[in-house]
Amino acid sequence: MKFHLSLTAALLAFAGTAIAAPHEGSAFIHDYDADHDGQVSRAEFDTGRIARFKVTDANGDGWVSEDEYVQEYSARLEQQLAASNRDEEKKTEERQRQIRQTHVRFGVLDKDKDSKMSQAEYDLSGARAFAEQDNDKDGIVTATDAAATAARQLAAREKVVQ
Ligand SMILES: [Ca+2]
Ligand SMILES: [Ca+2]
Ligand SMILES: [Ca+2]
Repeated sequence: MKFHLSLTAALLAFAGTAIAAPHEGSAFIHDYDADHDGQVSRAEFDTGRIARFKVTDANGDGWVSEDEYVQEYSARLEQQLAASNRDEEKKTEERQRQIRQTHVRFGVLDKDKDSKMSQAEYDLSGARAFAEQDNDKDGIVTATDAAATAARQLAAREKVVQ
């Protein structure tokens, strides 16, 4: 099974939501729900993003390189894959696909094409990811929002494949 994702679909799959299996719930909520009430407020998200930018900027020089970006994503991906009950072949496919998308995403998010992701560029992508997840646009991402978004992304992906 191979997916050929368009750039749009790659962006829709942003924020680690793409490989959340139904029984694992929303990866987005899992990642950002700091107070564990099952939903993500904008404040929780912003705090989480600031922390993640710091972690992603592994060498602490204030911007994220493509390597740093892929490294950070890859570490989270491996955790998700380890928790998944798919067979190894499927995991390898998923890994390759996700890493490829991550490189593409870096290029898209690096708006001024200086090969550096600044905090501003990172924040912009975060704002878009939150808006994408917040299906009913009330400023809080609930499990219902996440499920609706996941269904939408799946539909978009299937459209690309056809
Ligand atoms: Ca919360
Ligand atoms: Ca850096
Ligand atoms: Ca840049």
